[in-house]
Amino acid sequence: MRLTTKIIIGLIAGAITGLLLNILSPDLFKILNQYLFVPAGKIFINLITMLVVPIVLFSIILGTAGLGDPKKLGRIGLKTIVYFLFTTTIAILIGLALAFLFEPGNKGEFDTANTEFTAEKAPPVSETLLNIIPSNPFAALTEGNMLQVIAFAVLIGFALTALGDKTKGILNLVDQGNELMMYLVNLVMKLAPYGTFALIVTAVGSQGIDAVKAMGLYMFVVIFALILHGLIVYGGSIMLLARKNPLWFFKGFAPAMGVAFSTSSSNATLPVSMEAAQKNLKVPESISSFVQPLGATINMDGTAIMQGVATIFIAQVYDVNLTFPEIATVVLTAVLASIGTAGVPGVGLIMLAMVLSSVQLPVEGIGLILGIDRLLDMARTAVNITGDAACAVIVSEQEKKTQRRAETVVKR
Ligand code: DAS
Repeated sequence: MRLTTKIIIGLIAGAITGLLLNILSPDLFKILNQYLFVPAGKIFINLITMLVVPIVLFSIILGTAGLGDPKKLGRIGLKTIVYFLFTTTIAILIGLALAFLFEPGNKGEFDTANTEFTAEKAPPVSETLLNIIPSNPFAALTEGNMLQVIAFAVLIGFALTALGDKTKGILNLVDQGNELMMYLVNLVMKLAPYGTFALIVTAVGSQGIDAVKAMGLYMFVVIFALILHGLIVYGGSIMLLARKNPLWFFKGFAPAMGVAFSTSSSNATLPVSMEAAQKNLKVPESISSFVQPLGATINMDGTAIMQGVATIFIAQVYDVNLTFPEIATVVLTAVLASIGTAGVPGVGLIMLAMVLSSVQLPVEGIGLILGIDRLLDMARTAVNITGDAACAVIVSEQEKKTQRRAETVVKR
């Protein structure tokens, strides 16, 4: 049986088990969760997270060295950033539009008197962009500062290309290191069906059924917007810009979406999403290893959708009518906020606090959506990494076209 099928079975079985335990025997759920499901889920997440930094380091060094030509990296980088900014902007507009259409904050009783939420401060975008160049690359590696690891790896890749045969041994060593990491990814992925089962049991089992009922319309609007964005924006751009069948794309990337859904972490899923893009979607390592780690850090369309819906939901609950300039501020802040934060569970709420503050909406309103955010985080993380993979496929197909055009010119 294909790994994708096993992961999907793990997800469904986990949801059913979590729901049944939650309804039939909450006490049994608490015991099983504490001694079985949480430890199993944590082991699985740690196993894949352990591989993230070495895989990103080795694959970007190899990828950049493989590209050889700085102009080519510049072209890929520009296409990647433009695609990321464009799709994130579309994402938040979809979220805003559906929230205005369905009005989740105007339908239902919400207790604003007892809601509270103290937001962690997310770093300002300027600070994040300035800090991209690490003052200490070893600290960047040990702390897992993805943007700094990417910058360091790109510089090493260029240096290896410039030095050529003098450092061929190092390039071979990096190549072997990457082979080693990809082997370990495959090994860990054999546990994915069990890991995703345990993680989903915990997520669904811990969910208050009442909270899901009270926030049903809000959850529906977010999930509807995520699906719409995935089908129209990713499906459409794969068809139009990569000339590929969207079904081929979603099927090939399904294992990574399943892991993202269960872990709620783009970063932790990175080894799996890169492997799925390279093996199933035939994206060259040099492109996948640049686009996807960058995307896992700065491209979060699913999160932008949640922010769009949540902002209008909270404005409606607190009876605030946002003006057009305020809505434009929400769009800009959400796009910028997604650049400054890493792909880890719950980061979307930290960014949401930034967006709400930008238009003077009460940040404590996040307390209303906190209860069901873990479930929505799963869905939006799956969308976040799918956007990165769509970008990698599109850039890869366009680079192949550029290559063919160049070869035709040479032949003439
Ligand atoms: N969990 C985040 C991620 O890993 C997304 C979010 O918190 O919104 O992409």
